[in-house]
Amino acid sequence: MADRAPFRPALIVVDFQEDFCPPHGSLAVKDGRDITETVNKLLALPFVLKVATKDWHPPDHISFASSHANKQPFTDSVMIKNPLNTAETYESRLWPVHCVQGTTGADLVPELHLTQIDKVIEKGMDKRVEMYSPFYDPFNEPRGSDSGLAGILKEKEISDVYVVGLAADYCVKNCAVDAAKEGFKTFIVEESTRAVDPDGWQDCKEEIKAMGVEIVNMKSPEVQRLMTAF
Ligand code: VGL
Ligand code: ZN
Repeated sequence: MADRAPFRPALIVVDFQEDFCPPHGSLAVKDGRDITETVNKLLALPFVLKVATKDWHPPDHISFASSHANKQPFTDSVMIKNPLNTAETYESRLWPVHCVQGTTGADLVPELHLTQIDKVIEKGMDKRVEMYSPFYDPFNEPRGSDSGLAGILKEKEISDVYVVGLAADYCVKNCAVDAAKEGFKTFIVEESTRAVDPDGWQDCKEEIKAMGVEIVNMKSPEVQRLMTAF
């Protein structure tokens, strides 16, 4: 029988930042701060690599409703063009101003056990593009910015990627889907994420699963195996 690749898991904590959390976040996700306990439990486990990502926008980022005339956050959208090919476009939802570089809203929450994190990746710095995924922007013809995250995971010979953080239906989803596309066995740990639109989360989960990501919980064998030697 062929040798199985060794189990070399990585944890990615997505955008666990003040602006995505109650009580003061400008784009607070309902119960967002409640993921703290399980995120920190996961951070105590022997992952080969633990990464935190930060949404890290300039003040005039394209995803802010305030960057456009007569647009409202949450309800309105805007057409975003690939800066390298203006024929490649899509409609993207607009948000309140959030995670502006250097502001307290962009801080990782102080409850997060930051000393356990090996690497912090910032994303969304190009004001012309939205970047939910910490791997790269959503364009394909040609691909624009690449954070180098896939290369880092490959260099460490990571086999499995566990994704947690905020928000489940945006950055966590896009991070996990890109990890799966990059060939990693990919899991979202459900207790450690919350959605911008909780009512849509069941449908969103089905969409995520259809793209090759497994949704697991803390009691699942996929998480329990991290607690024993490997
Ligand atoms: C996110 C909306 C806008 C996220 C980031 O981290 O899920 N959502 N920017
Ligand atoms: Zn953002």
